[in-house]
Amino acid sequence: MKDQNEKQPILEMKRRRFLGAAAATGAAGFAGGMGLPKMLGGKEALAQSKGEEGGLNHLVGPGELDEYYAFNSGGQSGEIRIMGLPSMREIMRIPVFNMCSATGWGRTNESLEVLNGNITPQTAQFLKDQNLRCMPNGDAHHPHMSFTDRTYDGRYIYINDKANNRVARVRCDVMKTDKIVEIPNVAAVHGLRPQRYPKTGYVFANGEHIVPLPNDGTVMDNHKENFFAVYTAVDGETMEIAWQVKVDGNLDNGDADYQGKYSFATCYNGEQGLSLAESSAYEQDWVVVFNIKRIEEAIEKGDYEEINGVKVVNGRKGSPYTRYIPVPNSPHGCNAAPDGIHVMLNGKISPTVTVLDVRTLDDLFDDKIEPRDCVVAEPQLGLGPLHTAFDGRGNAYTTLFIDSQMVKWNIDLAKRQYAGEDVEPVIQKLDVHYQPGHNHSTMGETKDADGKWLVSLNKFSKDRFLNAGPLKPENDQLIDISGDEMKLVADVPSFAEPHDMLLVHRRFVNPKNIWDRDDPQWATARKQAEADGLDLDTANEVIRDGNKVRVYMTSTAPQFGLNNFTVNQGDEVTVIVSNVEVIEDLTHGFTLENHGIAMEVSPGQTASVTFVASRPGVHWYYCQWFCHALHMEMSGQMYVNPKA
Ligand code: RUQ
Ligand code: CUA
Repeated sequence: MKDQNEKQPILEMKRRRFLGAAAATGAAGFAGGMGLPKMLGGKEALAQSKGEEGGLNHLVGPGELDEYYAFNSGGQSGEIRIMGLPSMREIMRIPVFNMCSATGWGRTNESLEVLNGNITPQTAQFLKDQNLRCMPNGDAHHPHMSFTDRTYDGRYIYINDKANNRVARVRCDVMKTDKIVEIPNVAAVHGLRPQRYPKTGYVFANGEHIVPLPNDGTVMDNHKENFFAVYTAVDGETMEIAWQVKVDGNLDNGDADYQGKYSFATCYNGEQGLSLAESSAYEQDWVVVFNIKRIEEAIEKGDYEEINGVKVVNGRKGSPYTRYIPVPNSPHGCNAAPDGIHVMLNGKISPTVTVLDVRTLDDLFDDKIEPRDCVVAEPQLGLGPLHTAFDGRGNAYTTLFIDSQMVKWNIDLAKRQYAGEDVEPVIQKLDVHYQPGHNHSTMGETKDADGKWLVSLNKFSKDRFLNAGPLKPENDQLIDISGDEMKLVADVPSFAEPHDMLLVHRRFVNPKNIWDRDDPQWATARKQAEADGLDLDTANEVIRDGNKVRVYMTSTAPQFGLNNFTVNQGDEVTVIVSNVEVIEDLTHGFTLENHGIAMEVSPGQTASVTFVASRPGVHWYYCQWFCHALHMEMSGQMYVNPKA
């Protein structure tokens, strides 16, 4: 039978030709590549081997720990994945906007409290109408960590949901989502960035699609006048909405400066179009610059309208709160450099990246200079620049979607070229496989950018992996940027569809090993137990309260505190399970057969779930996390008496 993977040698050849100069240099010292795993092509193996050129070693042996945490967005999977870098091993998943069969996220009372904790009345009504407990999906794009003084502080990760206009926060001490806020007055919350200085602060979120304001059916025509994109500042501490700014055009990606004064959002739809033809008519769109202090003053002095309970400032062209700087052509990514000075606007349809100098912005807002005077470089890089990352040594790395390349270029040379000098800012182009979207470098969006690793998040993998059917994985490629030349060292497939990857040195991240028993995540269950005169740590008890039944039980390997309990058909039953183990990694679960219920109960954790006992009979529950030699025996029965 013909093996469809036979074609791989040919690809190998093609890839070698792509690699060009970097691979050729590596070929000189073949012995250096010995002992490397077969997954790497010979040339790549050479390129990544330690020695001759002092490249980094990305291999992390059994029992060894990675140097960096990678927080990978799950795209339309709605989650965040924690990986180790450089090994690129997936370590854990954090359910955020999705529903999770393993942990019960989207089904447990604790997760529903987070998912529905701050939604609009319109969404609450919608969920009721649809018989949904929560929004079942999400489209997570941009994970970013909270900052203190321009670097990560290990407190939180924020992420957007483009599909249902939400911003979520993950607590890094337990790696669980603890707050989600739905943003009113916007459509498609896309770009998301936390304030860097003095700390986060605000989390800025871009509404990408223009919609009527308010979007309640009263106005639906004349979109050029009546439809708006709205910029939102979420308070990163309270996860409440601080204020919004209505703008001209739309809002795609964004970033904040290193000074705490300005934030930025790219616009690719200056035309305010509703179709492809309409929205790509202009040769130039723009970046909107937001003056944070002036917006705060506007809120203070009452220069806003209140729409759906949110203060909305008018930041359209001509307002004192914003400036619009023309950028070719339909810019996408927006990335502030770790030098604290430069902001890159990635041209997408234009082969250029437009570089702003933030030191010019005070004059721009004082109308002393023209918008384009803030541009200090605009290098031609190649086709389809989408996002730019940094090494902290003055170099930038831009993804070229159409060319399927990563281009390394020097910021200073680009500025000199723009000023008229005859210099070439492009240092190297590396083929990636294929069509890269985001890239991210280690610590690259902080003042501690260390220039060691770069990940290229490629939208297509085509033939890079065993064929798994028509739906192909994405390909996250690890690139060593520590030397003069970029070196591709690994291909890692990923499921639908990482947009951005946050790369944080492990010194900033320090999660707990077991939960504190009094963690706020299950404060509601604790309060209920107290009202029932019980202590969650010891209660193994069934409380009847009319047709409401609360079943409290502990779990310690290999036993639930209750071997069985009895309810009546039609009762509303809440099962509250507390894992009172104090041993690391001794996670239990609670799965109730025939009821679509499974929940994670990690060491020290309490989890609860509510359902109507509508099926008479005997239903087993069991622990679904293999916890003990007698794990199979960790079970019990729910008796549901039929209605008399
Ligand atoms: S976007 S591929 Cu959702 Cu960040 Cu640029
Ligand atoms: Cu407890 Cu398995």
